[in-house]
Amino acid sequence: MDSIVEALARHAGQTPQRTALLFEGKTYTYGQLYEEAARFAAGLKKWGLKAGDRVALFLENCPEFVMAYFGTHLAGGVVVLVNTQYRQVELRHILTDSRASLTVTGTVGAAELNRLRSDLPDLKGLVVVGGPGEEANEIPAFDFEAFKAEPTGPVNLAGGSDLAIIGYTSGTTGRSKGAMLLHSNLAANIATVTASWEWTAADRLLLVLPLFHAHGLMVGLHGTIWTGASAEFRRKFEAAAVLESLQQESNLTMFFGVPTMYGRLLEEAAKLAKPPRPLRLYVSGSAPLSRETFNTFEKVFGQPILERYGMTETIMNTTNPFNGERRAGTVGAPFPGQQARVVDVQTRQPLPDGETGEIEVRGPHVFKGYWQRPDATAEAFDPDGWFKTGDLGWRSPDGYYTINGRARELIISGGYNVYPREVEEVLLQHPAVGEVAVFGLPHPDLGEQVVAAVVPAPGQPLPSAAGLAEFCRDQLASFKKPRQVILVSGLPRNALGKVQKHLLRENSGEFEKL
Ligand code: MCA
Ligand code: AMP
Repeated sequence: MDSIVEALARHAGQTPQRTALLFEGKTYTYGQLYEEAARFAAGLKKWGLKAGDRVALFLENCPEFVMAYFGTHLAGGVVVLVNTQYRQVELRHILTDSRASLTVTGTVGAAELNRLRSDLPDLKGLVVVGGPGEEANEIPAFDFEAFKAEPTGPVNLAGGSDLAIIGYTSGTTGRSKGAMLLHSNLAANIATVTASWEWTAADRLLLVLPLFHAHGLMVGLHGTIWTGASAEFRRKFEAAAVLESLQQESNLTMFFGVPTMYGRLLEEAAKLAKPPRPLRLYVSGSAPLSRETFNTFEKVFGQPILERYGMTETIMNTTNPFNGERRAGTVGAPFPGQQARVVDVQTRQPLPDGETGEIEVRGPHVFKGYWQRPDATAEAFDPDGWFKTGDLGWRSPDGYYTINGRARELIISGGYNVYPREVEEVLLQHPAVGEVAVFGLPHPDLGEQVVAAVVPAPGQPLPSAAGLAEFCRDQLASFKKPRQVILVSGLPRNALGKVQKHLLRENSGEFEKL
């Protein structure tokens, strides 16, 4: 099959009565899901969407997300994924850069976008789940249900080398870049992921990851639809509710999460009188899973977590084996049909096993390039088509990869990426901040937390940590706000003037906290 939406169409044709999704007590069969997606596609075409036009999804997990996602693909459109926590800085950038002409959102999202309307000239319409509300909307807004239309004529399924998704990522230099994923990338990756994890139509996934990122969408939802399986999906993760479902719903077979979720499940499970029921498969990714969590989870839940490694640009890269040793602290080996290697960061030559370098990957899963950024695309690939992941790691002689660092500045907090520069740019606008350096420090729940070292601006009152966090929250996703602020008289710099963040990290305990 050439695309995920083709898999949906096929299952809808062959087994229309089969359950595809469950959400808040309602069941959606393959037949219903396809029909709703086709009606959304018809609405898009009636509205004037052309093949290749971008439709942004700025929406939390709900059935309408799935209908709009597949509907956009059925109409030949390209989906732009937008985290619902994003605020002015991220929204302005993503929506202008992608030139999305339509955004599907909720009532709160619609209000946020209307506030930005003068900065978003390309945005011609909003499709609002729950309706546009009473407020006057400057951007033409439609109710989600009313927007749908009756399909006319045969459907032309997008697939293969057509652009499917733009996922924004990597803001190391300036603003984040849109990773262009083709339908063929999505299909090739999910084919090998589902085969490797022995995912079949008999599986039922408990899906609590957000659908606006690769983990929830391109693994959780895609795998479900590809195999004709089912998923019970939720608006958000809550450890106690997940545990209760694991105990009571005997048809659940799989759970996917980020390490923070596994840590919280363990905390919650400690309160139970009897151990939770083991599922067929628990998968962790998006951030490093500690050995401690891996070991404790196996003891308590009776299953070793399967850890895998992915990226928005490449979807899933490597996996621990489904059958065979799941080795704590490692991310396993490349999925069949995909390649990985470790190269010297300077010479770019492959390194022998055991030596740390940058991990590179190659294969049908690797994205086409960055949206309208040929310079960044050229920089990201070597001449033989290897993609430079920016992750540091090594390979064991028996083929297991271990990630032990990052070649780029990146903080991963609870599975969400935070690029220090973006936070620094916002904090520098605060009148009381003279200079600032943002970096990550270990955090027991989130893995890493955002920390800001601030040099106060002369002649200004000292800022407060809460004030700085609030200042960030106004403009950026709230998970990017500093959780700790330390006060420094100057930033340590090397001879070239570059801030030596490792010194701040190592000595952070010695500085005064705001
Ligand atoms: C929420 N908050 C956070 C985070 N999440 N702060 C730091 N880091 C976080 N990750 C803050 C909110 O801003 C809010 O702050 C407060 O916590 C409560 O918000 P709430 O939504 O209730 O938080 P939560 O439910 O406890 O969320 C924790 C979470 C969530 C469930 C772990 O972060 C999450 O769903 N993470 C998964 C991310 C993910 O899917 N990543 C995959 C990327 P305030 O009260 O101040 O507003 S794809 C990827 O990485 C690749 C492809 C891969 O390999 O998978
Ligand atoms: P994103 O840009 O959100 O797609 O995040 C991708 C990054 O998450 C990768 O480049 C890694 O740094 C990190 N990541 C994903 N899975 C793992 C894992 N299992 N262990 C360590 N880091 C991971």
